[in-house]
Amino acid sequence: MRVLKGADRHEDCRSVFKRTGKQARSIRIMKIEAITLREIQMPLVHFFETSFGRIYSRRIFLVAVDCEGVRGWGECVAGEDPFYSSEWIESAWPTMTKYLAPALLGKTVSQGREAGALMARVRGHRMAKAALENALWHAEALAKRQPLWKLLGGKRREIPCGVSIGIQDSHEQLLEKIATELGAGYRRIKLKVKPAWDVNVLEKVRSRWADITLSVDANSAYTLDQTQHLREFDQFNLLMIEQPLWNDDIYYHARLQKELRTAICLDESIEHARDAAFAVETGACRIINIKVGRVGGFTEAKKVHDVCQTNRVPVWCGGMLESGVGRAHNIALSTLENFSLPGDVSASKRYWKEDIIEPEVEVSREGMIAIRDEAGTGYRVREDLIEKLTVRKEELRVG
Ligand code: OSB
Ligand code: MG
Repeated sequence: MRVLKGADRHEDCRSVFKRTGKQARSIRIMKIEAITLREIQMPLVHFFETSFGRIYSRRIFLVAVDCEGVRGWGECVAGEDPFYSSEWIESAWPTMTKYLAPALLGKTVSQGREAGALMARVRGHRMAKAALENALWHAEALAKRQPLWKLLGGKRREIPCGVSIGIQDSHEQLLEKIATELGAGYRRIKLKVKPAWDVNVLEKVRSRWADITLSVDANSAYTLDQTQHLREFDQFNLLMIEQPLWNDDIYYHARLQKELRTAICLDESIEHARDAAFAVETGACRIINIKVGRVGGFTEAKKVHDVCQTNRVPVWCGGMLESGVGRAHNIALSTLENFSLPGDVSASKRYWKEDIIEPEVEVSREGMIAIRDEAGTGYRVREDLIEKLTVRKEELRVG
């Protein structure tokens, strides 16, 4: 890594100098020398079921980006199947090897935020792009010996946590799970719902816990014809109903929001900051869930955050059953000011017998994650364990 000062600064750094206005401040230039893709297999402690299906194990897609002695890590949150979104692990992998990694390899950058422009020729594939961009942000933080959360512009020193509880085999099993998570201190319970696992379930939950902060997530399980049915949700005093209608829709959510007292939160529909602006302007939601993979990386996630903040729409950080690598990135993002609602960012042990970071993510009895001050994410990536869990690996280098 070269450290450049004043006059001999590199072309790529002009923007940095313009922004800081400090000519003398040294900045670090990173040449992207190698990108390694890995798939690791990680069984879930408990199966996870949404309106689109149940999974027992995750195929975790990790990327490591090597830049002159610094290695940044990223996680591609694309699923095992193209059910949550059209992207899935088998579309993300070749898109990365054939297009995205070659667009970055050999390039010189000083900031993670420069990655977007280099990959802009490829349309969509946001989760694949996010993995690479976020790895570069991580590398930048390490190179600058700064915590990633500070680099992102975060302010919070601890973040409030909620849990997302999947559809279970029985109502009893669900009630037991909720009791466990409340006992652990989580500040918001989110239940996955679908037709026939919704009002009946909410009646039981509310009769046992009248006052807990409760939300539901439908993952697009309903249509506008079911508005009368969705209005029944209003009686349960929910914090929000997440993504009730089509994954790619904003307009009809605006129609539905007019019919409901419960706040709609959009997840799948928000792919970039313009979507967020459109949703807010049309009244399609009162809350937005930000997933850094869904919007294509930290740079766009910050833009979505800012659009919402300007319009006084609170946001929270969504989860995609990440390993520690993606989880650590979610934690850093959640330190931004407008992440005022508890996120789906919970402890490693809810998902994994053993996580691939050290220390694992822990949540206090008060349902908070304390923000770490070390350079980078504050969580060390356990490369030895990752090597053991690797089932597929592809290394791409310059030249
Ligand atoms: O809609 O938020 C969602 C997991 C996979 C795909 C979509 C979603 C989820 C979750 C899990 O709700 C949140 C978590 O990581 O705990
Ligand atoms: Mg969701």
